[in-house]
Amino acid sequence: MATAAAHQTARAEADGTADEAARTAAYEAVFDAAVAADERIEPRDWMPDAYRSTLVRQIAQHAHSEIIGMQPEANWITRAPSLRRKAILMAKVQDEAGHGLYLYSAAETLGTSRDELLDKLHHGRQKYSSIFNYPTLTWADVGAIGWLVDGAAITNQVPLCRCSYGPYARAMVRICKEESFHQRQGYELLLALSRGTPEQHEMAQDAVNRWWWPSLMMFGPPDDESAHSAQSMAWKIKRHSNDELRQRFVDICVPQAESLGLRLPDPELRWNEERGHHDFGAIDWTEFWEVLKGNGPCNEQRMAQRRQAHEEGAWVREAAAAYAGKQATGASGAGRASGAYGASGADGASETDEQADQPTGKARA
Ligand code: FAQ
Repeated sequence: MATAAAHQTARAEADGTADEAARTAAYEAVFDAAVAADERIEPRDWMPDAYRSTLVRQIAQHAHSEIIGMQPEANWITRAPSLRRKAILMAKVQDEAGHGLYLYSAAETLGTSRDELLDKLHHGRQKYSSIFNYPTLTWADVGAIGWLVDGAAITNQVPLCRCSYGPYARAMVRICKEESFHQRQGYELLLALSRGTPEQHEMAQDAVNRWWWPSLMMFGPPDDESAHSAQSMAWKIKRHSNDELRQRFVDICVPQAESLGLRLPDPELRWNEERGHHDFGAIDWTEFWEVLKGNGPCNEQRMAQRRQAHEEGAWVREAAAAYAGKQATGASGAGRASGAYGASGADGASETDEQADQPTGKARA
């Protein structure tokens, strides 16, 4: 691969340089050139410390969001209205656990460990997405999460398939394919409710009313308050700014809401011919920052449940470690590669993939 070859050449040249500063400068020049040429940075490549720590921060927050995000919907598994809905919801919640695993594995390629990251989450030293601090009050919330939360997640994450860091980009390819299914199941669920009895329609509308604004907050603070965006975009970790993606999401949702027969709860939402986009009302950023500080409706509950799940799962980790130990000491060493990350991950996401994975607005059977 071009990146690896370039790094090897640079390393060989730089290794011959006695001066440490000159060596770092040589590595840095290769890194910058690789990013500029849209090549992937791989785990063994040299990278600036700040690039590494930015990735760990973002990927960890993303991984934590996936596993905390299991909670609001899991609340409804026992109360799903039919066997079909229950099976779909169980599959979706399990997918989120899988996304967490891909992402923790991607973070581990940067020299951290899952234990360390979980410890930071459990002690409030790393964040997870604001959206999962809101309650799921009715069955329609499961539909609203699928349509809006997974829809926002896809809009944000499809560009991450082209992130400059290889393992994160490859994890995102898989995750986005699954998120597309999640978004469609949510849309289909809401459509069934919207076309159901007046009470069901009202339940769907109420869920959309409550999830719309928090979904817009998922994209992060406005660009002028986004501490990390400029550097992350220069490094091609992020490909679009928070506001650009939020606008893209609003434009996608408006026609989808129309075909669902539901209103988006924003009286200021209207098409702006000049901009070629929808204008929308002001977001309550005070609420966003309060949720980030731990003062959202469900922050305490989510963290308590997460810590409890971790403690209660200790025996599973111990059993898995004991099994892995036995496999490692066995003659074949068969268990060695079982946790290898990314070996079969699809690669090479392109703009075409981005377009193909956009929410469609059409109900699928
Ligand atoms: N919630 O400078 P920026 C999902 C923090 S997965 C909490 O703009 P950045 C799947 C940010 O960390 C959803 N904190 O930051 C699913 C930073 O704090 P720090 C998660 C937020 O990183 C569906 C500070 O504010 N997706 O939904 C939020 O450049 C259904 C300043 O912000 C990802 O994580 C927020 N909404 O941009 C699962 C995607 N926004 O670290 C179950 C990957 C910002 O300095 C059911 N992440 N902050 O202490 C990203 O794309 C970026 O990290 C952003 C934030 C866009 C989230």
